[in-house]
Amino acid sequence: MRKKIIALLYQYAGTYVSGQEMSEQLGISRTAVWKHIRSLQQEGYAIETGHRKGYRLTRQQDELLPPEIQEHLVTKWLGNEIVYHETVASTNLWAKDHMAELGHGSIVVANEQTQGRGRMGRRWDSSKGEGIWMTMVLRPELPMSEGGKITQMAAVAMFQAILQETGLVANIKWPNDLLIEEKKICGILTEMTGELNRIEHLFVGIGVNVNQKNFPADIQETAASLYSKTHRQTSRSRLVAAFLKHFEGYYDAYVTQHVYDVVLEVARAQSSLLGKPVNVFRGEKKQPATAVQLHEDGRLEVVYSSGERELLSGGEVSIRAQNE
Ligand code: BTX
Repeated sequence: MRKKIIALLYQYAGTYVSGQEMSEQLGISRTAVWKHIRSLQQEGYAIETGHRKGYRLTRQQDELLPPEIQEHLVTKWLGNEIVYHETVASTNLWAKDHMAELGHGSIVVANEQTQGRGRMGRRWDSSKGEGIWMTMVLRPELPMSEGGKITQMAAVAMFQAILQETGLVANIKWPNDLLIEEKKICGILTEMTGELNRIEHLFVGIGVNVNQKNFPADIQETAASLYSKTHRQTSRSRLVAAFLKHFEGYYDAYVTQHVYDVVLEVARAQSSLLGKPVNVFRGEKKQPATAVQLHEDGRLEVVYSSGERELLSGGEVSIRAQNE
């Protein structure tokens, strides 16, 4: 019924539809219509109530509200619980603060983040209504060393979702970014709690620039949105649902059958670094190297000019192509 009400309001968007008309079209009483409208308003739907006029949806742009994501969702367990915030400091922080209440597969999404975070304390710009700012809460029975694999799965799942929804082919920049024409459109921040041999909670934070037309000055040269590449709006709720479907498939295949080759194949094929000269940064220290292989455990193998090889884990280093 909720979906039908939303669909009806969308159909009339901008104009009022009377309670009487809704009740006739939906086959429920006017009081029942009113109750549904009230609960939708509480969820954040901008529905205006006009005296003797009925109801009207005042914003028609794409929303990230749970019913809209659920409308497109075809997963078995991932996203069964979706927590929505109109504004939150950071979905990762919120999920960590509320981990006791969040089951395996819960999703926390926000329309805006005021303190969106990147890796190593960096800032993540999360403007209102224009991107996907979300955290997946997982409780895999895996050792912490497997965390990198899950980040890689998320990057590949988002690569597939973007391809499916927009036709854009992104590159995956190890360990946690998606780029289009060398500009960052998506960043992933994976955090975890637990012990070395067992992850307790995994928080996979994902930020995607979807419909931004402009960025703050400090990132305008390096960031892009799907809109800036396609010149059309992409539905955030469809993109989230597509992402969750791909991710669930990869996750289940890995956890139940140890199948990981598809993820690895895509991560290698779409890598923006493999075979390229790169700079490896540890804090201020910069070492030139060549990125030679992406390993199954999510580590990147580099060869320094001395011939020395190293397997890098995402947490400790930053890496940039030498021409960046
Ligand atoms: P990162 O540390 O790899 O990238 C952060 C860097 O990217 C910043 O220093 C800045 O230069 C640049 N940047 C900041 N905002 C943007 C943006 N919107 N688009 C492109 N470039 C940007 C990447 O970290 C991981 C980001 C994860 C974000 C998600 S959103 C949901 C969840 N909650 C949360 O607080 N973080 C995650």
